[in-house]
Amino acid sequence: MIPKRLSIAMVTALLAACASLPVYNAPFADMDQNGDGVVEWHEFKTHFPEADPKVFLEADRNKNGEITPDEWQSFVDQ
Ligand SMILES: [Ca+2]
Ligand SMILES: [Ca+2]
Repeated sequence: MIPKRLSIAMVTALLAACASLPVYNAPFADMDQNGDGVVEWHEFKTHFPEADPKVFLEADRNKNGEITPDEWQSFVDQ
């Protein structure tokens, strides 16, 4: 059981974090600038200049340095 005070603090921190983040819900094709079917870090960064590398790493589920449409969908839907 999480103490009530702690859970409220956690929710507040989470909301604050969400509010300060760019919205990562771009259509995959918009990010894949060279049309090779995957989004690499430089493409991601071009589309989201404020992007944190951690976000890219999180979206890159299998950590191969590229985001596939499936990985992106899974990231956006989470
Ligand atoms: Ca690409
Ligand atoms: Ca990947």
